[in-house]
Amino acid sequence: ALRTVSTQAKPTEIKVQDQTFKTDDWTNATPRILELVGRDLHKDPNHPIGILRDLIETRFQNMGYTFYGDFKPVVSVYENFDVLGFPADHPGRSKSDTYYLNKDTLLRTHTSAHEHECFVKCPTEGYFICGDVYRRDEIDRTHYPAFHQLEGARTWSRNNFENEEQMLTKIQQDIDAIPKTEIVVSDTTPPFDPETNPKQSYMTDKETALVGQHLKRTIELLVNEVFNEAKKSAKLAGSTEEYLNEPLKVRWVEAYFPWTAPSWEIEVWWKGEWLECCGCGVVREQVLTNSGIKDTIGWAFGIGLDRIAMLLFGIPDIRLFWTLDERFKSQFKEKTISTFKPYSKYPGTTRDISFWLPESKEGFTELHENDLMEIVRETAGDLAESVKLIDEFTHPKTNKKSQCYRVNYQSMDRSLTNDEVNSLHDASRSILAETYGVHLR
Ligand code: FA5
Ligand code: MG
Repeated sequence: ALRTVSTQAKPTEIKVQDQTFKTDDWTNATPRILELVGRDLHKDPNHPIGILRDLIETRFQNMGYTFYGDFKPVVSVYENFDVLGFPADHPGRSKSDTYYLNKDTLLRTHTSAHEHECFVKCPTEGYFICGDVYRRDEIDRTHYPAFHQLEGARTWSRNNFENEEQMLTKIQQDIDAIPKTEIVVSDTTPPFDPETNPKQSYMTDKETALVGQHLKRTIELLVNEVFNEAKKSAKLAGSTEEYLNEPLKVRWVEAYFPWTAPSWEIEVWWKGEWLECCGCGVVREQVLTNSGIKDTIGWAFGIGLDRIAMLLFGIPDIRLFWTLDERFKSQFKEKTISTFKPYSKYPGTTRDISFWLPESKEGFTELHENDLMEIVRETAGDLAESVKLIDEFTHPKTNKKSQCYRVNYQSMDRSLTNDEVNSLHDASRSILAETYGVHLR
């Protein structure tokens, strides 16, 4: 049976993990997305995501961190955005980017949604949080509406020290205690930059510099551990590329997050390109004071696990993480990095959707790309391998705008028939026309 998206009357309530939520104008979480909630791939020790999480957490055992992995992905708008200082008009809050259950409740878009709770209750000075996160996004081999993040944070309370000097000495000792790596770091970013990456006024220059150093050394230790494993795995799989024998190369670039200042991202040199893998920064005072913590300074980071797991395990398509096919799951064993052996390759088949955007009094209505993605995803599910905008033009006389999207249908587990693909594609086309009033071509 085919599913439809917004043409069906919205239920008045939806149930997620034994909790019931009243729906409203904001509700846009689809049944297919809600089916993923509770799969808990990060808690499966024999799944690539769980193996990667375990690899990282094992590296940080006995270093003063508490490890959390049980927070539920349904959180409040307050936890995901407000407490972190996201401005009211931040694009991340929009319905086109985020899955809402209703106006107050959503599927977390990042594990930072639990920083607040952890700062309140964590018994140690540092913590890690692992969880599934959800974002409305494009469809291709490296994007999926659900993925996984690992969050880390660490604090120092001024109240534990007699004076500033003593605290700075302790942070320096904590930096020196982080195991050294062979990683090559090209770091051209200053500890902070008043113009582009300012520090907070409640912290001194030295505090900011030391907390930033502790943060960077910690993340370097993490990525060194993970990417050295990826290199071993690539060599075992027969790759002889030169970079596999060289020390890992990383660089730090300035970034912006509403709840950290200064902020950075680390990029790892991998197969000839810089790979963005982790955002981080010095936690803003308001996040700590909102959690009832005063006179405390610290850092936080958030790393995406799925793309790294794809490299580590040689997994060509992000959808595979979610397959229930035993031919996938049986290949992986706890605490072991192994290279995925494709069990078969089924051909893909493409179909195009072309249409004129609808006209209104104000001009031409825009269709958000993610809305089209969602229709295809809800109709075809994981049979949609990718969706790409391949053509766009404005008619010179009428000013009408036309778009063409190409959908590649491909199953990971079986061959698709033409009839099956046609009926999926026709269903997406009709829903698009009915829901957004576009004129199919
Ligand atoms: C965040 O989500 C912040 N919460 C990170 C953070 C935490 C900053 C604490 C400061 C302090 P960002 O949206 O850049 O940031 O995502 C973090 C990482 O998640 C990215 O570097 C990337 O590795 C991964 N990621 C982001 N979007 C996707 C996606 N659609 N699919 C797979 N991985 C993704
Ligand atoms: Mg980013």
